[in-house]
Amino acid sequence: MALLFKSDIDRGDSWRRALLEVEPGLDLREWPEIGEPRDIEYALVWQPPRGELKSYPNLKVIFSIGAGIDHLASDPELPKGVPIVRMVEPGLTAGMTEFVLMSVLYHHRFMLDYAEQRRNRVWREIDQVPSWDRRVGIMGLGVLGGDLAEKLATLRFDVAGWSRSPKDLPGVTSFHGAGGFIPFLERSDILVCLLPLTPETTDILNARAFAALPEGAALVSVGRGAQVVEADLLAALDSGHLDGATLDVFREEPLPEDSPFWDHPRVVVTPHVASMTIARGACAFVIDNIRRFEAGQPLLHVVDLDQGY
Ligand code: NDP
Ligand code: OXD
Repeated sequence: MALLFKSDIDRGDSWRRALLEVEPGLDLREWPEIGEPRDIEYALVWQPPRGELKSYPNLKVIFSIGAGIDHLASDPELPKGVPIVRMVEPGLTAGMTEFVLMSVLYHHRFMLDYAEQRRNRVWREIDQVPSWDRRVGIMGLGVLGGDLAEKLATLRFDVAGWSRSPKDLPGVTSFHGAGGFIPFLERSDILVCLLPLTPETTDILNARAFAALPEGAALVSVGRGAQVVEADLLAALDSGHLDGATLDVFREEPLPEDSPFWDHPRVVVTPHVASMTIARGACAFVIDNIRRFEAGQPLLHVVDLDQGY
């Protein structure tokens, strides 16, 4: 069997090494040098060109290099009936938890205010708020949101999550579905978006959602940029209703040079780096899944394309 690999050019070396370490005999084809298209049975890809995957007539499984599969689902020519597996690997989960913990703590401990005070050479203490009086709301309680919720609860934050189905996680209040959305927002002093991008979650963070948040709330946006209506977010920040935002994902990436977010004093911008798939864990996950598939066992973490994630 041949495996097609397509990611960023500069990440190729570590992936090649990691794949061959787990499966030394692997017939690895690195895009665009793929040889005979009919040899390709498995594809491990990030943002393949539109229509590319339909040119492999014997493709059996598509593995996403990222947790999100919107880069695949948005391809109108995606081959029908070929299962898609999303990425679940410990480094990706740990990285996301680290990044969001850092961001939640940054807002919780008034670091935006202290950065502003520093620029103006102001020495002023702001009263500390105990973590149990800070309500953190996590949109998306899946692999990433679930791990984050557990760690935030350990730090004694008042944690709630919002998902499609109800959850039972220790120390985490569960809200779900359309009916749970506004009550969930109303109790989120720091809102974290860790949802996958689907038609239902596109534009979900809009003026109505921001208005439902408590006065002075902060946003940590790490799902996908198209979940945020950027003009509504700017309006909520500029009116002071929102205190600040950490934005890792944007509607247009790279963030255009003229974006008002770059210079906004209440915004932290990072270039879609909240977490990254670590090659070694990812390759073990992919090869293990291929072995399962070839042994007739069910694949792990297959995407339900009707749900969109
Ligand atoms: P999962 O599929 O494990 O979890 C998704 C969660 O979102 C589930 O809890 C699901 O609910 C919930 N959800 C989906 N649709 C809705 C909806 N319409 N209403 C309410 N809840 C919904 O995904 P992961 O945790 O692995 O990843 C989440 C996303 O994080 C990725 O899709 C990607 O976009 C983003 N990401 C960003 C990175 C970055 O660097 N910025 C890095 C990695 C991922 P239920 O549990 O009921 O199914
Ligand atoms: C992902 C990402 O989906 O890096 O894994 O955005």
